[in-house]
Amino acid sequence: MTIKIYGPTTSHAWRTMWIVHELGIPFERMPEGSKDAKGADMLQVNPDGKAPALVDGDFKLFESMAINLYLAAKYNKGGMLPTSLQEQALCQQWSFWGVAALENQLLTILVDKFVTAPEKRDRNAVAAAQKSLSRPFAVLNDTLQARDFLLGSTFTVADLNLASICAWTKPIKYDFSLLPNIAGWLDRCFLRWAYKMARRVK
Ligand SMILES: N[C@@H](CCC(=O)N[C@@H](CS)C(=O)NCC(=O)O)C(=O)O
Repeated sequence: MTIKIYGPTTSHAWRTMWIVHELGIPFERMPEGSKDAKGADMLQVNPDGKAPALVDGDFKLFESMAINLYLAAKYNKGGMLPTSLQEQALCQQWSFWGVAALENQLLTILVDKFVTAPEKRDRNAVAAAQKSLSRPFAVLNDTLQARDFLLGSTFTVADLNLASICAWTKPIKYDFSLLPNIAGWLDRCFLRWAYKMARRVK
């Protein structure tokens, strides 16, 4: 049965679009053409009304990281989810860590720059977000020393999930000049065909 992905490409649903293109699995977009995350029967799938959400047969799932880990485990083309328990745990670690250590901080900077009216911008909040990113980004840069991807030489769902969070560093023009391993890793992730397919706004 074809999986259904709820949510517009402009939402976190693009993260799930990325993995379905990596996995090469058939899917349906729901609700087709809508930009409204709360529209149609979206609330039946995620009562919280947030995108993305997934329907796979009679199974429903929300949260982009969880959806991607599920799809990687189920279809696992090209080793998107490694076979060892420890490596699977590392995929979860980097996904949860990205949400916990990076996502809100990057979103704070992004919203302040592109959404908040100039007179309402909060320089202190942005400075605090910038400051709290420096340690996790140093950790990530060290992790990527002498390796192409988070777990080694192979692109996995850990890279996909974490890079999809780090994608916000592009519009805010985050300065990675002193963190070249992150810059190179993001380039490798964003050069992938499946990423480009997911980013085509429909
Ligand atoms: N942690 C959630 C975040 C989901 C989320 O906030 N989605 C936004 C779009 S990016 C949404 O649906 N917002 C609509 C709303 O809050 O009403 C995930 O990664 O799936």
